[in-house]
Amino acid sequence: MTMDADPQETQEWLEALRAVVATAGPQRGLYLIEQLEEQAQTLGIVPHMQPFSAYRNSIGLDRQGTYPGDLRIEERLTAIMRWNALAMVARANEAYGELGGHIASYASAAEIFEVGFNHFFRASPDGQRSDLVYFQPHSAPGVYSRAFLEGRLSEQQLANYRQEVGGEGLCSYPHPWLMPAFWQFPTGSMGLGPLNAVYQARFLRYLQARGLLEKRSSAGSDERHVWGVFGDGEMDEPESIAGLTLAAREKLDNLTFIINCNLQRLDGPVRGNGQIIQELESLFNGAGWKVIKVLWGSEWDALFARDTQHVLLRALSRTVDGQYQTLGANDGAYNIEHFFRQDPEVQKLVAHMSEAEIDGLKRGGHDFRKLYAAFAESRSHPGRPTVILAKTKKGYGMGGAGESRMTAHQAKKLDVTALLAFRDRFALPLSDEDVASLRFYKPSDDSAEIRYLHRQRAALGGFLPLRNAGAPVIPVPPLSAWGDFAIKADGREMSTTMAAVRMLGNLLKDPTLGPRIVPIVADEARTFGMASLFRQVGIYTPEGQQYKPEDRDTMLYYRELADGQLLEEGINEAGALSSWIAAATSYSVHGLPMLPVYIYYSMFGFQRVGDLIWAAADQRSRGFLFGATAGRTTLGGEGLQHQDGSSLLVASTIPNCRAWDPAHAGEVAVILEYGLKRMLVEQQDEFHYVTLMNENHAMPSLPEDVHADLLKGLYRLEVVEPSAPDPARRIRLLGSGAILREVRMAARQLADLHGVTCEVFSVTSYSELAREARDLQQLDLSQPLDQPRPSHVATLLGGTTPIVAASDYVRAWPQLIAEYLDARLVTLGTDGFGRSDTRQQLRKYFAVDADSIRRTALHALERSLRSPSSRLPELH
Ligand SMILES: Cc1ncc(C[n+]2csc(CCOP(=O)(O)OP(=O)(O)O)c2C)c(N)n1
Repeated sequence: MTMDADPQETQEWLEALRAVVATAGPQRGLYLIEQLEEQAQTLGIVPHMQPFSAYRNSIGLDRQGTYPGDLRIEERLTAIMRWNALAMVARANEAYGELGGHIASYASAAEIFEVGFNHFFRASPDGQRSDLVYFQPHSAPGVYSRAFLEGRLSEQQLANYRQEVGGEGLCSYPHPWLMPAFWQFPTGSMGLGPLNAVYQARFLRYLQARGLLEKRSSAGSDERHVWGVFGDGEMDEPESIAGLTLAAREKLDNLTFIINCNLQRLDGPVRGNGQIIQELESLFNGAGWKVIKVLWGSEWDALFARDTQHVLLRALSRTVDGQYQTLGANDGAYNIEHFFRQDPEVQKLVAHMSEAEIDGLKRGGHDFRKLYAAFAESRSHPGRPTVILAKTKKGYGMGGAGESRMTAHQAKKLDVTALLAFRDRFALPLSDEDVASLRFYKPSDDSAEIRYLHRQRAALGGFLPLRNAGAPVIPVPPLSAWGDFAIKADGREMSTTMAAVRMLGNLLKDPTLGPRIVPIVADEARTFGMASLFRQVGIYTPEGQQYKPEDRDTMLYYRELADGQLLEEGINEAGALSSWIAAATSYSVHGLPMLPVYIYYSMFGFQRVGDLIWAAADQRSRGFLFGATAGRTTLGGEGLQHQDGSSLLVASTIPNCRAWDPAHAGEVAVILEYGLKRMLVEQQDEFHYVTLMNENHAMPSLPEDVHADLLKGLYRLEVVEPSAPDPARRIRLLGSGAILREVRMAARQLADLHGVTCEVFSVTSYSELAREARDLQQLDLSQPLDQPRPSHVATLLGGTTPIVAASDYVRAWPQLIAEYLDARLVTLGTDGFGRSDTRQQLRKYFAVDADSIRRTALHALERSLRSPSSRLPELH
């Protein structure tokens, strides 16, 4: 802030503005400011203005309003929650010492959470019309504490925090898979929560625009709201800020972030030499959000009222976060000495205050009244998303054991003296013995606190968080209606991408399922031949198409619609995946099953946004991921960064991801039908990853009798016999996806040139085969039978006939089945870096072409022959 050269003149200007607002209203005031700003720009004095406001609360005392809650009861409730959260973590660590957990984060966020829970987070009894709240993951103990007081969690469960294996435990962070009736959104991986929250708010609008969810008027009304409580350190994650401009662009006023600015992360200050709050204000301002700063508690109001010359404000603005932390870690005397005494004018302002009073000056994020005003304004602010920047203290109340200490994040235990001080500070009705034994505390059901807590939640509609997986079945149209062309392809040329897109187009026409499909692309629709969908279902854009598209006169013009169905996310795989998650969990979040189909360059999936896919798995997503132009040798020309050799292997590590590598259009059709039925009819919490290729080739018809085997991951495609079969010369060849054709060519050569009989199998999924075999192996270990049930892979590939498997992915993918075979398995794959060239050159280079397969097969055959005398001379 620059020095005031003429305070009297400044006062006159300010008084004039106040008078205008008082008589003509705020709109007129705003108009004058805009005019002034324009004039200032003309005079060339604006460019140096800071993109953030002064270091004070955005909502002045005059606009704060009255607090609708009972402050005393809420303070007592918050104290109890703080205690139980602390006790939960400390008990687990006293008993086991290795379980981890956090005390300091929730200690800093308790008031933020409680303002939300007591006054804003609305719910519906079934949980499917509730506000959607993304909780800072390591503040989970606070949410458990509340659920304990609400009677939703038992004391035993609290005692089992982070001890889940024996049952009745509580998971470390929000996990819908581990606590399926409680948590909705897994936020444990920092940065994904903020990104997902943006896309969740956007998807709510999408569902409303398409008439699938009840449309409500804008903010301040009863529209469902998305809230996210995140850490200031977490905002360093690129994903945290990746969705900000979309949120503003699409006017998501159904979205509020509350950033708990305790100025610390794990190792130290977020911005020791700067001010994270001001930095975040600039960032969010620039992105187009409404920013509300909640920096100082009510105790400061009188001081600011007397600070007419802004000496205090200037001192606060000059103080960097590292210093705020030191001030926060020390008492009133230290603060007087090291902060207030730095300027005699500032010192004058507090001259009448005792050290204890100085000590009692709270930060805004610990003040219910200030927080309430900010939350309320965010709900009644149309046209923009809101961020509340709440300044707090990490480890608030932990005293020397953690409050504003560098080590606060790691504090898992407090010694008895610190615990007693905590009790005294928050006036908890606990005896010394209760404190020493870390007893959980719950007031009786008829206490004023518990009655208040229930009354507030009842007024807001019910409890939160609450996950409800109940959703209606969506019937799946018969395969013949949409996939006949693929099942009965009869040698027609096409690629599997083309086939899948055509099936998608057909499914979109189904009156029941069609509207539930959410096609998603990240600027690659044309790459995958999906431009027809622009016309067929339109691209979702809240404001519709406000321009005449250049290609308006063509059949497949770029058609944007306010109720468009396709989500075109731009070059933004993380955003696309976040939309996919929102749609894939709509069955539980809204009781409205949707079917997201996200089609993308396969390399930019599990590799690029793998952690989001893992979060999707945690969140029990249901939908299709299409990894198109998949494989390392099939995407000719593109080279290293586009060629994917590993996605299927990564997919195999995700328990509820079913990964498929089909070679033929018919296989794609059968897999899609199966996935649709599993997810929409049987309502299994799984998602299907399907690789698709852009290589055109003649597609065979797919006989009905192989469908069942295909869905287990493997079916026998053909036996290629030489003119004079020799029982000693027999081999099994496994091919999948793009490389199946090379395998078939190799089989022909082996038969024609070498007299080898080849059984050719199409492997649609090595992970499916391996999973079944592993499950059966485990079953056999736990409940041995005389005749254990053989796995599918062992049934079709039993015996010792050597096997050669070739794939467009790394060898580890086919090797998933090696353990379950008696025969020797030789694998050919595409390990190493990719490069650009033609498909044929690439296949030769990686040795997955027909010739390499032929030579490998001969070698394997030779090795399998017992004595050297039976070597086959012509193999060399
Ligand atoms: C992607 C990721 N990286 C690292 C972590 C480990 N981690 C958990 S909490 C935390 C610090 C969080 O600091 P902040 O966001 O400021 O929250 P605070 O605890 O201070 O409220 C870290 C590094 C994580 N959970 N996720």
